[in-house]
Parts: sequence; C-alpha cells; structure tokens
Amino acid sequence: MSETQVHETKPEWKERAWIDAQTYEAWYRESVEDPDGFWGKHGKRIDWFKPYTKVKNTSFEGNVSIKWFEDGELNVSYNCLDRHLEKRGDQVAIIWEGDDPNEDRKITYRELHAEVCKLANVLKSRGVKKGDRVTIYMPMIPEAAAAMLACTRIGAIHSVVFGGFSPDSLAGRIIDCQSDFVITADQGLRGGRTIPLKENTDKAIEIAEQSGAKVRHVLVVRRTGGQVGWQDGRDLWYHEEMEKASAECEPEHMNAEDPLFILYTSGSTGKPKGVLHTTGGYLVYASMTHQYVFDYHDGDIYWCTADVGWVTGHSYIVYGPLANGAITLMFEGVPNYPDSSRFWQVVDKHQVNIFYTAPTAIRALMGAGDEFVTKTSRKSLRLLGSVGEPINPEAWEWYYRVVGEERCPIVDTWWQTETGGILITPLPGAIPLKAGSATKPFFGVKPEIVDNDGNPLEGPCSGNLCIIDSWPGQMRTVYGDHERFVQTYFSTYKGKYFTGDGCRRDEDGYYWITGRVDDVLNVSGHRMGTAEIESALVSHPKVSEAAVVGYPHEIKGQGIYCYVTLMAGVTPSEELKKELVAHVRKEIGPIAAPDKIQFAPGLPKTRSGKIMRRILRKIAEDDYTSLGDTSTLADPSVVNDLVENRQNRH
Ligand code: 6R9
Repeated sequence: MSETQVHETKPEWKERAWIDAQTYEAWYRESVEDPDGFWGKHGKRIDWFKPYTKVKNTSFEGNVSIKWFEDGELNVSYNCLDRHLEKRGDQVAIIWEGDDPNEDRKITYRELHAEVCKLANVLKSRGVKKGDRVTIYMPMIPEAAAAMLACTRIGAIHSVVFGGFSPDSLAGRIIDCQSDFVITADQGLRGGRTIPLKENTDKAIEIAEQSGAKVRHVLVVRRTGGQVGWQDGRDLWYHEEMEKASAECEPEHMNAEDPLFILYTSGSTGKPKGVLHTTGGYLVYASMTHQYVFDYHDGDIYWCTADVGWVTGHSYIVYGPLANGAITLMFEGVPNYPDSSRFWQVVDKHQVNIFYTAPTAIRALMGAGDEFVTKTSRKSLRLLGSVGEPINPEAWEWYYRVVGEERCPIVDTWWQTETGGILITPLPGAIPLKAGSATKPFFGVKPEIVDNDGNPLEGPCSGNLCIIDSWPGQMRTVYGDHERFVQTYFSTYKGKYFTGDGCRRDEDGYYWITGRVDDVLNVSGHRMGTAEIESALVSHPKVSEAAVVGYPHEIKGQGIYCYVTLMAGVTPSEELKKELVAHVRKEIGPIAAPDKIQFAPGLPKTRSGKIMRRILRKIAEDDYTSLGDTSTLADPSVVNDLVENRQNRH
C-alpha cells in the first residue's frame, strides 16, 4: 500500500500516447538487457552522414570512458533544420513571445535554417573554427537558438552563460574554456526591466584579460536599442554582419564523440565545472526523451519556460524539439509580468498543448491565487511537466487540478545538467502518477539506491541515488579536467555514477527524489554551490569567514542562509547585511542573493577545521532539538551562541 493517491492513466492519455504500459515494460527490459541492440535501433531516429557500426563503449571503472556511436558522423544543425525542410520548411519552428505581451514572432524552419547558415558564415568569416569555444550570453530571443545552432553547424563548441550571471561569473567561464568569441545583445528585457548584457560583457572581458585571456570579437544583437559602449575592431553588430553573409553553409561532418557544448554547473566544491556533452549520443537522447516523455506529436505546440542558459533550455527548448521538427515556444519574460496570469494568457494566445515549467514557478503562482488561472481558458493544454527540484504534493495537486483541470497528465522529470536529458519520469500513457514522485526510469537508465557505504539497497528503501550504467546523453568529461570528472562522479561509490541526490523507492518501485545530499543548493531550481557563495562573501573586506546552508523556503524550495564572521573591530549592523547581499549579487548574480544573514562570532568546526554544516542547517531551520553530537567540535560553546543569536532575531 502506498500512502499517496495514485492517479491512474486515463484512457484518453493512453489512446494518443506513443508508449503504453506493455510497450514501456518491453522496451525497458530490452534497453537494459541489450543496450547495443536497443540503442543501435533508436540511434537511427536521427540522420547520420556516416552510419555508426559500434553502439556502446563505456566504462565507469578506472579512468572512466564513455563513447556512444563512436564511428558515426553527423551534424546537429542538419538534424534540427535541413532534414525538415522538405516536409515542413514552412512550418513554424520557433514561436517567440516577448517580455511585452504585444511583441511576438514566428519563425519557420526555412527561415531559421537561413538565419543559422548566415550566422555560421559570419562566425567562419571572423575566424571561428571547428573545436573553438564560443560564449553565448544572451536574452531569451530566437537569435540565442540561432547562435547555438550556428556553432554546431561549423563544429564550434558553445558555452551558454545565463544572462542573469554577473561580469565576474561570465569572466570565469570565458577564462576556463579559453573562449575568444562572445555573442551577446545590447540589453535583455525581463519583467519590464532591462539587463545590461553588453556592459556586463565589456566588464567581464576586462576581468578575463587581466588573467591573460583574449577575446577577439563580441557579436552584438540589437534587442532594445539602448546605449552601449563600443570597441571598434572588436565589437560587431549582428545585423550588419548578417547582411553581408551568404545563406548557404555546408554542415560540418562531426564525429559522434566530437564536443557539442560546455555548460557550467555548480558542484559541492570549487569553481563551477564545465560539463561537456558530445554530439551523437546527446542528440539521440534529447530527441527521444522529448518525443516520448512529452508525448510529442506532429503539429503540437510545445512550451518549455526554462532559459537557454540552463540545461533544460538546451535539451528541451532547442535541441530535442528541433531535432523532432516540433513547434517550440520561446518566452522572454517572467511568470508574473504584467501579472500572474501571464503563463496562461500565453497558453491561450498560442494554443499551447504541452507546458513544461519548474516547481518554484508553480508555487509562486499558486500563492498568487486561483483566479489568475481560472479566468483563462487553457483548453488547448494536454500535458504538463515539472523540472528542476522536487515538487511538493500540494503544488503537484494544484497544478493537476487548477491548471490542468484533471485533464492533463503531469510528467515530473528528474535529471541533471550532467545527464543531458531526462532519466526518471512518468511516460504519460504508460505509468500511473503519484503526486511528488518522478516515478520510473526512462529506457536504458539503471538507477540504484545505495547506503552511505555504497551497498545497494533492495525493495522499498531510502538512500543515495546512483546510476550504474551509461546512457547516450551522459556528460563525457569536465572540460579540461577529466580527473575532476572521475573524482566528482565516480569515486564516492566506486564504479557508479553518483548523482548527489537523495532518493526513496516505494513499494511500487517508484522513485521519490528527496533533494541534494551534498553541499549544493537548489534555489528556485537554480543550482549553486555553497562554496561559491561563501567565497563571494569572504571576498568582502569586512568578512573573515562565512558558511552557507540551505533552509526550506515556501516559494524557492530552498533559501540561502549565510553565517558570517566579521573581521575584528567591524560592528555588525543591518546596513552591513544589505551591503553583503549587494556584494554577493555583484559577484555571482541576483540568483545567489542571500535570503538571510546571521552574524556569527564563531562557526562550529571539527578539530580538523571542517565546518559542521549539519548543525548550521538545523539552526537555520529553527530546529534546535536534534543538533546531534557536538562533542567533536573544537569549541562546542559556539553552538549555544549561534542558537541564542538566532532566537534573539525573532
Ligand atoms: C534539469 C536540471 C539538477 C538537480 C538534481 C536534483 C534537482 C531536477 C528534479 C529535481 C526532484 C525533479 N532536480 N529535477 N529534483 N525532482 N523532477 O534541473 O538540472 O540544474 O543540473 O539540477 O536538480 O537535485 O540533482 P540541474
């Protein structure tokens, strides 16, 4: 017996779905028993210039080596554009909805193809070659997708940096992958406010060049027409360059294992890691999951609300949908601008059938009140999706009842930047739903829950989530640091990919992700390392030490709680707290702004100097009853001080 209500698969979901329960069972079995046979067949869903003869060649042992379809050759932009031209050249590829509700655009496959070819020629004419790293720092406009695809056309490796990141964060990423070409816009526009992307880029380049980096060109899309600084010779206007470019560009023949993109993501220690994805396996996996998880059929209008700066935007706004010839909606704005009806107004305006968003948005909209939803029609909606963090059953039920009117299945999709695509998820015609559970593994995915010593657990259990065999969309390495890749993902539990997530499996074999078990925060679905925020804090001249933990936050899922020890002689004040918040925003970006700061004369440390975050987490949660064993602390009295300070604040 399970404690939650099961939402059985409705006949109408089953009827139109690609995959029913029997097919799921049969395909899943084949996929794990005979991965070569299974993926050998499904790899053909995309077009290959040179067919592969080998399928899977992977090992999680020793130096860890992951290769899929290794002798095949293909091009991603060819698969996302050229191969659709005959059948659907005049079909819309991207529906763009601006921040301003009166602004939108529709771009057909033929138009997008021409744009991408021209841009690819611009990049070539400015010296970008196969294997070069191109940084994309863009707002949510179609040119961002075109920029990604143009890189893939000529075999350049893109590194998309979220437009909300600060100049410092952008600089770090430019330096790490030695990128000498940046594509950006004059300004971004979100929720009625402008974001100074070009200005940030200028600052970032200045910082990067102090570390010896050299950026040759900055290609700038004119989005708002706002004033920008200009460096002749280096800076180029997108529209001017495009005018001169030819719309014919042969796609580069890429090996399946040639790098496709780098995407930086936070881990528990050190600087963000450059997650590297390669060409063939990634595209097979992104397109296949997009089709079956969202049950995408020809002509469906599909909207994923993520930003292209995150992996969800890569796999499920751009690559998965376009490889499938889908109509993908790209939204520049935010859920509550001009008001909290915006998502549903966009759904009605463009007759969206499939809608994919994050729990943090669902919770915020739930808090705004049902009338913002119920005053819209939403009749076009057929399927709802969730991604980015655990969705609490209350928000799930609200999404199901109020938004979807019990007509739409919800796919709660668990995956990571590292996994390239969805790993654990319901398939809408095959798997009965439980509110809050990501349910079952996708084809080819072998989850295992292990205890803290790495022993596999059987049946209903709770522990650490590992994946014990490779799937085609898996990251191949950390860019420039394979050792760190092996260390981060395959050393905690030898020979297994460790996800960093805690997980429970119930009596029906359903998986329930319980959140990160490492020092990674998930704030509004954005991943951040506590170490990154701590290092931003200690870079302030008045701070001597800092420890950052997450605490439960109603809307954001997790909030950022900072314990800060000040330099001797510095007086704590509310003003200083504000200054520190502003400092972290500047160093990392607004998404990392601390929610709470507590000044702490001392931090709880073990005798070896390790901060005991377990204790700090409890105090941040206002839970003082189970602080556990504090006897191993160098100075146990620190804990009493912290608790007293915390309580005095209320
Ligand atoms: C795709 C993406 C990955 C982390 C992951 C986990 C959390 C994502 C989830 C989920 C519970 C879901 N996460 N989806 N937790 N249920 N459906 O978000 O990638 O930014 O790398 O974050 O997000 O903790 O480990 P990324």
